[in-house]
Amino acid sequence: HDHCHLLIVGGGTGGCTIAAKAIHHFENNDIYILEPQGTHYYQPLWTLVGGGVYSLADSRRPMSTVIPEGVTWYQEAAEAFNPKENFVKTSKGKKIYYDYMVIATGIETRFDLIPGLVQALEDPTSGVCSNYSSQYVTKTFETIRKFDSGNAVFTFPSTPVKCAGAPQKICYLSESYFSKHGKRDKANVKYFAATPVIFSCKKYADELHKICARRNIEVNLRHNLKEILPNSKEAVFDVLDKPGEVVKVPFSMLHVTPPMTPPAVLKTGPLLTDDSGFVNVDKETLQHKHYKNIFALGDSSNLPTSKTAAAVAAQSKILWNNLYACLDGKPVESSYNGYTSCPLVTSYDSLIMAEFDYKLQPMETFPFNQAKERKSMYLLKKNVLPFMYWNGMLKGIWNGPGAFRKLFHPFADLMKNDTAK
Ligand code: FAD
Ligand code: UQ1
Repeated sequence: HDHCHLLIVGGGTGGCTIAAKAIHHFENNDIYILEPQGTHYYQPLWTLVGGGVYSLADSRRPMSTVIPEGVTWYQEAAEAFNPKENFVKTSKGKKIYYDYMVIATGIETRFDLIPGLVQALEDPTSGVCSNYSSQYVTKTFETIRKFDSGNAVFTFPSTPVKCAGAPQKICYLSESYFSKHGKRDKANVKYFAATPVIFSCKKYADELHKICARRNIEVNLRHNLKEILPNSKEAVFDVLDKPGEVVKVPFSMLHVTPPMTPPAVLKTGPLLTDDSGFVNVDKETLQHKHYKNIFALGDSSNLPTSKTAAAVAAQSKILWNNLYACLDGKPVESSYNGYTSCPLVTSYDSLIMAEFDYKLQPMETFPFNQAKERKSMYLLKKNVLPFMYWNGMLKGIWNGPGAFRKLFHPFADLMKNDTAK
């Protein structure tokens, strides 16, 4: 049998980041990574690809260049987990045994769950697009450019999603583009979300509502896209607060955020997931609830925070500290506070930098109010974060901006003790 000390399942953001941290502490070829795709994408760039700021090629690198040297890459998928006997069966029928395993298989986009959607996405004249796939993201900007009048509709599904801000970022970019190119008065911009709120952290939600009001973007909450009628160019929504009721919305442009589900393969391991289907880990230590030699991070974990690469950066440090403690026979003591961040692009030169924790309390890095739209934060997203991702995070040395937060708030810790006796 094939055996390794550490098996990493998934070579996306979480898997590559953990590999980069772990490589210095293992012998050559003691770490295996299972990843079927030959290309690694920096998905956070797709908002700006859809908006026409970057090309798709800017968001990708060959997988072989992001998996650290010394790590053994099997270009195969995990097909079945056997956590009781410490092995994984691969798509090519191999059995790989491990001492420790990190699961980072991400969340699956399910365009197939909306009748009419795949057909519409494949049809170049349909006006239907989505930033949520390398296959369709370039169609978004084509659709924005071709738009001349009518309804521009943007959706958010009823399932968990990655980057819960992205469905509205592209709405703001489109509205901005229409304004700049003299088509705004012929456009009705409409946002439809299945959720009861526009954004989970209230501080930012309040500002987003103001932006929508100011820019005449119609916000419809508790509306879930159910079907697309490609011939009549209509989107059909379930009105969630009135069971059985639907509304049909005609569109010239429709940007869809598809439903997403945890990878089905996680279900093959007994007790591997909780009822939601995501890997069942302790929300503070990231160690599996039943199997102490398994850890998980990122979109395929059941960590109850918003699924982002920024969250993975913070999680990667906690996971690695705790995995390292395990290897050393020590107790797991690092604790994750749910830190996540969502760079809410609101136009081609402004952005609200949301940062918050498990309690949905803002946890801002910079010494100014990040709920305000700022050009500096847009430039950070456009020019700095991609560099930090490829050269910091994927090299194992970017743990999110926690260190900067401390630097910018030198008195924060002192103030905590500033209470009267
Ligand atoms: P992924 O990076 O998706 O990686 C999962 C990997 O697992 C994939 O490579 C996949 O091929 C592999 N895999 C799947 N199944 C198997 C299997 N059975 N066996 C082996 N391997 C498998 N985050 C931000 O922080 N800021 C942003 O601005 C932002 N914007 C976004 C905009 C869009 C349009 C999208 C789509 C995402 C955005 N994100 C953003 C979210 C961010 O990309 C994800 O949260 C992050 O990539 C999660 O990392 P992960 O490792 O959990 O999953
Ligand atoms: C972040 O750390 C990160 O990882 C590289 C991202 O990934 C794309 C992000 O989008 C964001 C917003 C952060 C958080 C960083 C700062 C400076 C707030």
